[in-house]
Amino acid sequence: MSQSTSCKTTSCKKAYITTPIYYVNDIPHIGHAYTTVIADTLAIYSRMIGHDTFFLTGTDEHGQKIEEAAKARNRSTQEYADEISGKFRSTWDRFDITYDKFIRTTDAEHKLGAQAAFKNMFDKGDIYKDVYKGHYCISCETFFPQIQLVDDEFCPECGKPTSIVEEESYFFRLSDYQDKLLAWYDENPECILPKSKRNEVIRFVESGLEDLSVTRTSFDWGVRIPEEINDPKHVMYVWLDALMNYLTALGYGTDEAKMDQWPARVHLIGKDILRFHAIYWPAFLMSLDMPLPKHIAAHGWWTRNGEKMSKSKGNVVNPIEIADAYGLENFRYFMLREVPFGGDGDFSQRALMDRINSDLGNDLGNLLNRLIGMSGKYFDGDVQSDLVSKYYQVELNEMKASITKLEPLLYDMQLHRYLDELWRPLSVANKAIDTYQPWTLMKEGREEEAMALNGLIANILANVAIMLHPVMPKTTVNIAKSLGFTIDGDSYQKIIQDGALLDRFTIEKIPPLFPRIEEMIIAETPKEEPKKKDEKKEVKKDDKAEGVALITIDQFFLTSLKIGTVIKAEEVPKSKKLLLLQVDLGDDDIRQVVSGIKEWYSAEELVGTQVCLVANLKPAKLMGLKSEGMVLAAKDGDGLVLMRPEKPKQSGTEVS
Ligand code: ME8
Repeated sequence: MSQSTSCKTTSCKKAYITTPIYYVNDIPHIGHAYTTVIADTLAIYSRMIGHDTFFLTGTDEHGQKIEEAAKARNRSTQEYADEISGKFRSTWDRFDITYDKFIRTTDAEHKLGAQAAFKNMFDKGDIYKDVYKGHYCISCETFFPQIQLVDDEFCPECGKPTSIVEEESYFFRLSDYQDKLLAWYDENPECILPKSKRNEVIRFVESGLEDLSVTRTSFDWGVRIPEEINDPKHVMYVWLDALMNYLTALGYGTDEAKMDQWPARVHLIGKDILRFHAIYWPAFLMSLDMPLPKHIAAHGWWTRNGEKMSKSKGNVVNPIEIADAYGLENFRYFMLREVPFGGDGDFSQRALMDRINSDLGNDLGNLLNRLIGMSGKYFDGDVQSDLVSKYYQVELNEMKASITKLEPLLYDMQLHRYLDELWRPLSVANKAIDTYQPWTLMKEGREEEAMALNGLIANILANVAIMLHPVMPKTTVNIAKSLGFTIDGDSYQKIIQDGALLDRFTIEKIPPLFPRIEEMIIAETPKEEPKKKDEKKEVKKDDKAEGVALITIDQFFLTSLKIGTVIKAEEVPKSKKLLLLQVDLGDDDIRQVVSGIKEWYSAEELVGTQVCLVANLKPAKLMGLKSEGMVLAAKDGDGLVLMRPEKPKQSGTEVS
């Protein structure tokens, strides 16, 4: 999907823009789409203004959790990684993402480049061998100090159990870089955005850095350390391997043709991976004697009903479903406009509809419709700009004042403010129509002023279309077409930079760009709707019929029931009643469930069969074992039977 541009002059600016490379244990969701759309917006903008742009995205495919996810599905790890990586790529293609390269950490060039980097750091004396012992979370691929664990056992990031790992490891001398890192933060106030996040990082580094374990011997699915070191059981720590992608994508250690793109203009990331990017990554780069990135920009979380999205909570928003229902570019606009960069945002279809109907439909779409209507009715579609400054200089000045504020906001990642500021000229235009009333002007024979007013509206729309282009590429091309010009580097230079007005043109009628959306398009579980005041959670006494408590459909839908496949079952030692099951709910969501069914089912006969699972129960501990769900069963005098689907269904299918 690349629209790679190169600089026309040798002195022009470079813009190397990256997203995180996404783990292939998850299918793309709105959070991934958010990061990628921000990066895409910056890339389209940088190309438009003539910067030599290179936009990188891709997938992170190594590590124990990918190996285990593949194993649980009886797939080879490579085959499994290929499939999920393909899903990311096809999602970005559906999103018209203009990446120049899609890197995979399983690419041969990446592995060679990562090995070259490891060797350079080793030769420099920054990597040495020792023994590591600590609490390791496989899911987060991270060691945690005891003090950070929840209940002395569970990972503070994802809540899954950690295990004690003791292994021989190579270490990176991170502690040597503490002062150099602090100096970098100090001398580059914009190296971490938003600036509040920079302070957090500084505090963390000031509290002291320990050397970092950068190899593992406990699994195989990774990049081996270089042969020259002669220690073949070591593979690279997945974060070292992954971070190197930003260099290897440009050919570091292999074909270095693109290395002149370095350093990155911006690494876009979510706040969850700030530590890796703002501490480890610059330290690795310093060790490699490479220049440091200009910005590391960390955005916040998309949540659902205030909770972080995750597959295990079943609250993940599928970005393709939303784009198909509401329009891809409307969704892009919404994501960037709705949430201040760095803050968290709650996703709801209502908020999306409001943005489409109000900002896009009323403010932008209607303005173009009004112009098409007025110029058609009074001037046969003819639009001229010559007299705009004579009658509407104040409005033109107001527009310019907003337009000139935009670029710094973009590079400061203040995308919501960028869009907010971009909407001001639209309100200037809408207000001008209401104030000067072209129909009155025409009635009074002041045709020149009416034509100039149309010219003003057309020029405001042209400016807005160009500056909105990186967010809504196709929609703005349509607007420009209707206004008789093309959005490209030349029109950006002429209209935005030089402040030239549009040439005379005949307006082209186009269908309304943002048809009003009256109803939520995707059916939702009622729990997403705000609770009505009189709706009480408890079941009222009168709601009882024949001794059975009546619940509302809303209350029923609070329970998430899913079909799961038992992939492993074993007896719980010392328990007469309990079996320990691993239940696959699809999409890499495997639950450990402790179930009191041993009197009626043996562990062996359960493996490969399906069950119905309550998937949103709070995890509990039974006999010291974590249980993340409950299987449904019916019991009478004859004993207990499990509730199962009549025919096999895909793991994870909702029961309703
Ligand atoms: O961390 N809201 O990969 P990952 C907003 N492979 N953004 C979200 C989000 C949410 N709910 N969930 C995920 C990794 N993201 C590593 C990166 S880079 C060298 C290696 C976004 O698949 C956000 O950008 O877990 C986050 O940083 C990224 O997805 C993590 O993706």
